[in-house]
Amino acid sequence: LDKLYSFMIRLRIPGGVINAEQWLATHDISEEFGTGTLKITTRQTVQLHGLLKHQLRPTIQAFNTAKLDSIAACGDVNRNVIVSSHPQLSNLHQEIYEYADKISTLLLPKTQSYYEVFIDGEKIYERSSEADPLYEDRYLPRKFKIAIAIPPSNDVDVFTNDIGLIAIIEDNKLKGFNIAVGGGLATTHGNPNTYARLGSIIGFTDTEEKTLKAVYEILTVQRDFGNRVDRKLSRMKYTVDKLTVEGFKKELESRIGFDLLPEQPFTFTERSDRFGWEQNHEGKWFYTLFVEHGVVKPYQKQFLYEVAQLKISNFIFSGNQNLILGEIADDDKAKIEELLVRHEIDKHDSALRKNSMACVALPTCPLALAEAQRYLPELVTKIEPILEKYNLQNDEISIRMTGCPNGCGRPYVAELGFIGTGPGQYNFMLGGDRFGERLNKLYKEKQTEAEILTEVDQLLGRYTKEKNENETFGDFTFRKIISQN
Ligand code: SRM
Ligand code: SF4
Repeated sequence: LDKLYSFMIRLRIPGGVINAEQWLATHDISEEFGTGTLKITTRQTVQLHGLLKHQLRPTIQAFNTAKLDSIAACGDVNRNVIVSSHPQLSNLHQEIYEYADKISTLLLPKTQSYYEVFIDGEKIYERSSEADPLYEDRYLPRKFKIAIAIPPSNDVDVFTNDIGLIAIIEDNKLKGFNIAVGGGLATTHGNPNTYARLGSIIGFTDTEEKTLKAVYEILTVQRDFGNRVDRKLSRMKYTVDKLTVEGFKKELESRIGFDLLPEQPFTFTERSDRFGWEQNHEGKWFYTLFVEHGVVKPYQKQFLYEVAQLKISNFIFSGNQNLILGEIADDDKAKIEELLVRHEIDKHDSALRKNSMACVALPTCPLALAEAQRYLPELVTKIEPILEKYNLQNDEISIRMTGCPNGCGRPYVAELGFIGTGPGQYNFMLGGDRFGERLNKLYKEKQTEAEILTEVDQLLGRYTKEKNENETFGDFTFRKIISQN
């Protein structure tokens, strides 16, 4: 008798957009083959847990029928390419979003094994099975991540990616992209050679051809110069520091055959999702649903199923683990409003809760040292009265928690960051800014819940009394505490 192995599947959804039929298929697959859980990830896609080994092929085949796949959602390859997720914020969103798909396709491994193993060789995309000039016979030294931000929103945490593209828009036209390299978050407890790093901007590209060429060749630099001896030091952030930012840029320019243009100015003024209803320039409606830590609750799942059955919206995953119902015609809005009321969806949550993120951690993540998505809701409930005491319940302070230092919930760029060190204990990180442009730093080690609550009470109390006008909590703690140490 074989063991009852079970798996997690993560879909590849560049830019995080699927249609109603694909949502219905994902829902049905989670019920038929999984545990019923749907988890929206920090990289704009969904994971299904508890898929049994003997049902893997029918599961992947069912996704394939819905034109969904999980190729390169894991492994030492380019991962799901993410893009700022609120189409209503920019009428250039569609144009920029299409880059995610183009980049994802450009960087897909050429191997056909996925189809051969799971789909009986059936091909739904026109793909060549010839040698792979990008990954060659060795793939990359480590996973690789790309994000595209559309200012003023940095909802993708663009600087935490190996490559960050920042769309530069002028006079309502896409001028090109600033390119940042060498972002990455994971550290290893007790290994001082590991560190979180934000990407460094190395220049600007002004055509699609040049942007794609630069992106592609950045991967070849990492392929050829990345550390293949120590996996803890093999992400591209270490390659960038080994070569130096200038050295990395020179190597890249020699491969692309042109010089990058100087960085263009941009400003980020938000990172949160825009909850509730918003309308775009064409009059289409978008409804952003808060999904705490991406764990779709049963009543939300039922609501979303009924929305999908109407086939009047698409489904957009945000990098903040939430879900946007998009492209809804004016005439159809009332149908969704009726479902929102019937399923009691639109309930009030505090600003802190809506700006919280947590990774999966226990019980499914084998690397977890502490709880995250199962515990952060409880911790937030205990912090909420403290916020009310200081009249800060509408302050959009970001709070993020992970069960280990790998940083899957991006706690290193939160205003309040908690990184699991052991059962019930977290490193308390402070001083990150609100928009993901400054890393936080270790404030207190191995804190228990009681210690965290005492600290948070003191910090919020000081913030209320001592902050400058319009100063965010992260900037305050950086100015008063972190930069003083
Ligand atoms: Fe992650 C490994 C979950 C985003 C850094 N991550 C894992 C694994 C697969 C554990 C494992 O290797 O066995 C986790 C699966 C848990 C489970 O039970 O489902 C896992 N990571 C997640 C997700 C689902 C967290 C979430 O709750 O949303 C995110 C899935 C993203 C996706 O759809 O592709 C997720 N992981 C991230 C991010 C954030 C991001 O990419 O924006 C990071 C930090 C950014 C970065 O990469 O620097 C991240 N995950 C890691 C690492 C550390 C990588 C490194 O540089 O050392 C690992 C461990 C590893 O690769 O060895 C890891
Ligand atoms: Fe698992 Fe650690 Fe990632 Fe959380 S941060 S999902 S505990 S690997």
